Amino acid sequence: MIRIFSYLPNPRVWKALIAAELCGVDVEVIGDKPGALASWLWDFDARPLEEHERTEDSPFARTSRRGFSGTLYKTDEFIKAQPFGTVPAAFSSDGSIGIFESNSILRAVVRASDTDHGLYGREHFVASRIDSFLDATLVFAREAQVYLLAAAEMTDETYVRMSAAFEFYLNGIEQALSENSHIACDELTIADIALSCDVAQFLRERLMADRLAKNDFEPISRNLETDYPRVTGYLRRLAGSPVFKKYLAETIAQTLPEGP
Ligand SMILES: N[C@@H](CCC(=O)N[C@@H](CS)C(=O)NCC(=O)O)C(=O)O
Repeated sequence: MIRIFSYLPNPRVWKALIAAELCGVDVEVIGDKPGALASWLWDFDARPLEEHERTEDSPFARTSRRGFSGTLYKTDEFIKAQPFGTVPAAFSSDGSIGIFESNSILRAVVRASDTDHGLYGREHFVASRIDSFLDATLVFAREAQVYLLAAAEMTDETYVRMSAAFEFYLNGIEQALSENSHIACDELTIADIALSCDVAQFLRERLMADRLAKNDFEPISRNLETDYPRVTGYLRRLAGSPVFKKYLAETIAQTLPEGP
């Protein structure tokens, strides 16, 4: 069993949940809405704090760093297991080992399975190729995180960085899809799972068009369908497939609707 603590829903957690369903691993998710997580004690045994426990002089009080503002409450044990203090935060079943970074949590899930799923490739070179895509996806997702959090206060610098990251990553993915039915090979792997969740999250910029327009910016992905037709078809296909559907169908229907 793997336990994950996070705000919910969170596309970074969907990665682990999709994999868990595909390869039969038990994943327990604990958490709350993004706004509510600041009133939780971040720990292996995470729990909502009572109001009187949420004080600036609490031994658990720490300044948030990314995606949150103000104070968060994290135990020393949490920081020992999760040195960057981020969510999603995963733990081995007894809580003794912390796993962070959603792509690594995804890897942990498939490694815990003893079924013949092929999700991490069927030989070590393919597994390493899958890692290559996971790394490239994280670089893209990190840029996307900064960009999406900036939305209404977008700067030229953030916009230009995101545009370059988008073009670099999408070109590579479009190219890979000209060779194989899936990203890393001709079989579904965790590279497809990570990519679809992170790109679906990025495409939410299309729903923020009004906020971007306030500073005269347009969604970076506005020409995705024409510039990256293979990626477009692949995302729609994945979002309609069993298991993925449950998590991705709504976001992809909103952001990548089929034409008339
Ligand atoms: N690349 C990481 C991103 C994790 C991350 O940055 N989480 C932020 C929330 S979006 C966080 O936990 N921040 C905690 C803090 O501000 O202290 C992943 O994929 O897991």
